[in-house]
Amino acid sequence: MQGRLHDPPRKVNSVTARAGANIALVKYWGKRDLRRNLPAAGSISITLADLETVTIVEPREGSGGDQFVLDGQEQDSDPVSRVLDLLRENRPACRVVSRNSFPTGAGLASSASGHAALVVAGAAVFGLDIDRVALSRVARRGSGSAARSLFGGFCELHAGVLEDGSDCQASALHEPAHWPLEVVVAITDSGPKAVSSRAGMNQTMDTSPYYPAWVASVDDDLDLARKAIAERDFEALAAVSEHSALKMHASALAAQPGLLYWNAGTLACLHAVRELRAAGVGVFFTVDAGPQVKAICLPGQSGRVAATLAGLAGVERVLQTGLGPGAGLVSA
Ligand code: 2P0
Repeated sequence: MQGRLHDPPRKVNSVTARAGANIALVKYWGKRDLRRNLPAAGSISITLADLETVTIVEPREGSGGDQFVLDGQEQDSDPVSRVLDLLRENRPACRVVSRNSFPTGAGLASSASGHAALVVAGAAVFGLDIDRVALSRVARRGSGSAARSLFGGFCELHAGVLEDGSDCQASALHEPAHWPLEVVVAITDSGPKAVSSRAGMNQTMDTSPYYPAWVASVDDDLDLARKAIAERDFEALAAVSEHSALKMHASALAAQPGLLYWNAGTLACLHAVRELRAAGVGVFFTVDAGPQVKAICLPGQSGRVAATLAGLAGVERVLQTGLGPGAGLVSA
């Protein structure tokens, strides 16, 4: 598989790829190897239909290095260059133009959809025939959660045990049609977050007394979530997902200094979701490294959830979406 990453290229001018953001139900928080970006434990996620990154990669004529433009703004191209270098050693400089359909850097997994779209477009522009699992290993080097956006529906990222990370990759659990859950994202602050996921998880690993307990608990959660999804057992999935999210935040809150990603609007949403569920609505919450709340709903229930969350003090707006496909080419 590794050799195929270096196949001779055929010439391609410009490639467009898209990838949906994903939301972890069993969270990734902490690494077993910082240099290779290997997670300490596995994670399980859903890939979203409408929160997406669209990325164009084209070789640059003449001299000059890579360029990266995100949402119309020129950015430091080094992170993009490092991922493209993993795809092919001797490659042309590239211009990468990327656009997110949702706020960047606010706990809505833009680095996941961004890196997933980048590896799909990059592999095509370099003429490489690489399967999704291998692409997930490359995307993971850019951003751990990005490996999961290679697959649609329900996806698992395996931590692996090998030192070189060659078994740390994503795989499909189920297509969206298996259980077309709906998602409401309550945006409580659309500005960029103060502490990135990467910095936050490193700080938690280094200083939180709860971090070892968090890591030790993840495998049981993965088993529970896999079973709940396979059996479409919403109560069981709600229980394990909320537990995983709250444990992740508990470990982060116990770091020094403590990481407090939530605001008043976040907390209002968590209580509202619990009240809706107590009233018989099929909904549970999860929260990532930011103040937005993601409400996961049974099919047909997201309208009522969206209306409730949109009316809360501290909620700027809500987004509604369903489960979507894995990353793929838009045109070649
Ligand atoms: C997740 N998050 O499982 C968790 C929950 C945020 C909170 O994966 O350091 O940006 O680039 O591998 O992928 C966000 O972490 O971190 C993340 P790096 P990444 O979705």
